[in-house]
Amino acid sequence: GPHLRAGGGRQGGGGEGPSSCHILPLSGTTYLPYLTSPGSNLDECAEGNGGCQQSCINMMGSYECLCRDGFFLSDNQHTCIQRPEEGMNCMNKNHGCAHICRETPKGGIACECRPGFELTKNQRDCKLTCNYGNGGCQHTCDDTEQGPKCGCHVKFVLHTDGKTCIETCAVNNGGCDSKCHDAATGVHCSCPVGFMLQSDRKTCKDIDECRLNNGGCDHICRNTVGSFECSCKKGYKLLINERSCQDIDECSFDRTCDHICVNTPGSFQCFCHRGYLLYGLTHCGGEPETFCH
Ligand SMILES: [Ca+2]
Ligand SMILES: [Ca+2]
Repeated sequence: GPHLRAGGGRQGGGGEGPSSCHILPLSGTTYLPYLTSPGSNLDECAEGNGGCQQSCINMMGSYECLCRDGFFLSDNQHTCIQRPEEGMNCMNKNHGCAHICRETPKGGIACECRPGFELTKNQRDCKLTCNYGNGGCQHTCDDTEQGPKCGCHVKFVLHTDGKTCIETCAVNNGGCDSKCHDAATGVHCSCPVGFMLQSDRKTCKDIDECRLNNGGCDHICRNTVGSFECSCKKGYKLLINERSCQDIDECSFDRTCDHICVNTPGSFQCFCHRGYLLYGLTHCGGEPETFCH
């Protein structure tokens, strides 16, 4: 038949009472109690397949583990070992080793992996471990059943690629001069109005508004940190829009000139009535003869 029979159960022999209990070592670290009770027919296979790796056959007072074709039962009577294939050697392209194939002294082959890799359960494939290139992790690496698991130092977060660690705003404001937002790709810095984010994507620099179109100022533009100011030349006033300059009508003020006032763009001029002379810019006095008594 297709099954290889091998001994199992019945260790300890007869003669013990029906209540005596034995512990049978099974594969790995699993131990299951079973009763040697010649009269009873406890189905040992019902629980955990009797600890058999492949097939379990229940028998009166005992049970047997069986292995499929191409396997034989190991000394522990529960696990199955693959038979070395006849004539299999590493020259045969079907050896299936992912990394390195070695021929064993008994005939047959054994797969090995390059440093930093581990043989998987199928004994052919190799899986990456943290010992190779830190498992591809930028910060920390832990070996797990599924392969290397990356982690990050405190206050960094793992990128969605599962390998690199990205800054968060929680550390040093993410390196941002001003505002910091956590984004999927790391931190995203931004600047307040009047400042521009520099090519380093972190630093904010004042915008010199005056460089473009004189900041929209009619006359004088003065750059300030975070803003700018318009001002006007002497004789002009800044309008409420803080950009435009308008001539001051000095003649609209009381007593700008003693006699006659003429407004000019950016200034004004005083004149005196006939028979008077202008003193300074604004005063009118009597004719010089009048004073020269
Ligand atoms: Ca500015
Ligand atoms: Ca004026």
